[in-house]
Amino acid sequence: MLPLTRPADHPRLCPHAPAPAPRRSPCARASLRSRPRGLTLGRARPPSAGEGETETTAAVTSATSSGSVLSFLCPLLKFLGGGDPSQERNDIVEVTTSSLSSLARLPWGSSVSTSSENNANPSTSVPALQLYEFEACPFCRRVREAMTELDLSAEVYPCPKGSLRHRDVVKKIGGKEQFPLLVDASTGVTMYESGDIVKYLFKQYGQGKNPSFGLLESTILTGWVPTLLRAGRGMTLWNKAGVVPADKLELFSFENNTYARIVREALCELEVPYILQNVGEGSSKMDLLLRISGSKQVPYLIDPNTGFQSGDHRKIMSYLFRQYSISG
Ligand SMILES: N[C@@H](CCC(=O)N[C@@H](CS)C(=O)NCC(=O)O)C(=O)O
Repeated sequence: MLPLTRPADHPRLCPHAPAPAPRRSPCARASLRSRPRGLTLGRARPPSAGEGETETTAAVTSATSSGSVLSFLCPLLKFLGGGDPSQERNDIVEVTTSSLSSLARLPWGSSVSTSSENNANPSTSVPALQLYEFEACPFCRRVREAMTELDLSAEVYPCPKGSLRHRDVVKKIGGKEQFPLLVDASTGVTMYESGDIVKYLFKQYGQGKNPSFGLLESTILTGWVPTLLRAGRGMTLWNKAGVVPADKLELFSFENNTYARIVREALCELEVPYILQNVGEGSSKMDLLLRISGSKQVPYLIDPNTGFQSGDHRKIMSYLFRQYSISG
């Protein structure tokens, strides 16, 4: 049974209320509001941590011992790995380490096991699911894998270490900084704990299916491999991040795709929120992707703020770090 409670005494839990004004970092955060608009497939909506009352559930349980291992690994990776993510990278190393990461998670997060009506019209609807996560977190990976398998789209609010805006929202919603955190605006459910989230998603959107074989258990075995192989990419806020897009970017991706992973890492390090359109093999959104991009390849990134669209991970990376850097 899911550890769901109804926190009637928790007035700040409100998936539909507007977000609090973002706290300013010491570096003033620029806004893109005056930039030209491009193609918009999904409308941006503020995070759900405002004042108000709603039917909401919360699972606030402590992290497991594997979480403790991660809390040891994360500072270590922060210290050893990463480097300036905006610098020109060796693409062979990037693609090799990301491919090996995909190999480590081979059976999970690549194809759709059951499609959900939740995504019947992804080009016009804003996803009801909001995921607060960071790319390097194995527990968040488990949830993103489940979302690919369920063909679910979500608003992703990256919460890298050092993040100000989105981590504040998470604390307001659930009372602590623990990731992943899921908000399902269509049911009012808010929950921590990746295993519970995966079970909830399958129960709610899986049309009777159970999580795919080994999905839950495998996180402890190989879920951390991409985190290590990618040397902590997608874990820490880049020190020149800070430009807040007026409208959410839109990324066509599936969890275990080699190139999409590299793009998601960048979005995370820049703390740029985006609409994640999962298009695993068999996805109901494949035709939409084909119409928009002329191909079924992911990643495909659309920035409605500037009109930028590309399916080339290197072009996307250089665009993101140029566009969303406070140094311009
Ligand atoms: N049992 C939890 C563990 C979650 C967990 O330990 N997450 C880590 C990141 S991998 C976390 O929230 N760390 C705190 C932080 O990053 O500030 C789950 O399965 O969701």
